[in-house]
Amino acid sequence: MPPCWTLSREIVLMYPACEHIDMLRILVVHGPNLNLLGAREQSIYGTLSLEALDSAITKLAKELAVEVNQRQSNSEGELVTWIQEARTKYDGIIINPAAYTHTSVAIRDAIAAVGLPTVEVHLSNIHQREEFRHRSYIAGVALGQIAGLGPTGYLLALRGLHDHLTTSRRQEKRPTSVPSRRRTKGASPLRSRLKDRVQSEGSIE
Ligand code: CA2
Repeated sequence: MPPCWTLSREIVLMYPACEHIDMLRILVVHGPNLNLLGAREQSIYGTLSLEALDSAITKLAKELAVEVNQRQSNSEGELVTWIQEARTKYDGIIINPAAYTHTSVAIRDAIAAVGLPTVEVHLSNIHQREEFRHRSYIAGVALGQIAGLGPTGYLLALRGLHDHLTTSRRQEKRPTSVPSRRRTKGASPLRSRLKDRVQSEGSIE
């Protein structure tokens, strides 16, 4: 990995290869009963175990140079606590809230409160199943929802969240085209428009 150039204590020249210094961190949260994956209900949820699914996520995360941590809990309170703690430790969340998708205002509120971009994933297509699975309390506060693609859904979520986070980081870093304090007085488009209106109408109400 090539080093970044440091010109002085204040000025550090960064180029793409240096982005590893600030690695993206993503938390993957699995909800209740997902620890049973691969062991039961294979016709709905497939044959892959949760361990194998987590290994596939870790493998892709390495390729994308993302730091990833996976957690599973059967307890709503624990899921809420992990989401809250993620605020200072992670850049984004991938969550399969499992049955809590359809019941939990607490998980929805936690996601909204931390404000981290969150992707909701479901192994099965919840919209094709029983009526009670069609409603998601999470979707309204999520960046997006992926359902029905099995384990691949998690990998797509990781790629999508990675794209979203790298794009927003680049936009945050990009300097504005003309720094406002270097503009000559009266040169901004808004000022010119105001000046025109003052000249044509005499005053601005
Ligand atoms: O399709 C999904 O990923 C779900 O989130 C899975 C939940 C279900 O309540 C949601 O409606 C849709 C259920 C997870 C239970 O997983 C099991 C896995 C193997 C055996 C039994 C349950």
